[in-house]
Amino acid sequence: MKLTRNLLVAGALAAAALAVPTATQAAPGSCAFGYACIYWDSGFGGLQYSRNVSTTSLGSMGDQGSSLGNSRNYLTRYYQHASYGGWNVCVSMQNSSSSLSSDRNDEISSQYQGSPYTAYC
Ligand SMILES: [Ca+2]
Repeated sequence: MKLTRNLLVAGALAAAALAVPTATQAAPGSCAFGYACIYWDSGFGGLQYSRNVSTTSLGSMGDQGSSLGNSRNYLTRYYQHASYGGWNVCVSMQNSSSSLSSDRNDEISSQYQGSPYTAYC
């Protein structure tokens, strides 16, 4: 009987451990491995634009991005203007930004994906 109770407690503790978020914010699950993702809304919501190469223009997603995900194994820089102009927001490998600051919201227009040897911003 005691063994059964201990197993139940161990199971409950294991389930609780799974629910604890990790210290480093991983890229959101909807951003496929190997891709850099831009989301229309904050919190990784709305339309998603994902590419596995650098992009000089985001087309209809230009000036719309409100959150970012980077599921690549190296950093990605998201730029204010097309062709990597203006300021940039850098996101390290396997990381994300759930909401851009108000002065950078709905402004990103291109994204540059760093070399395989540059993983962190
Ligand atoms: Ca937006």
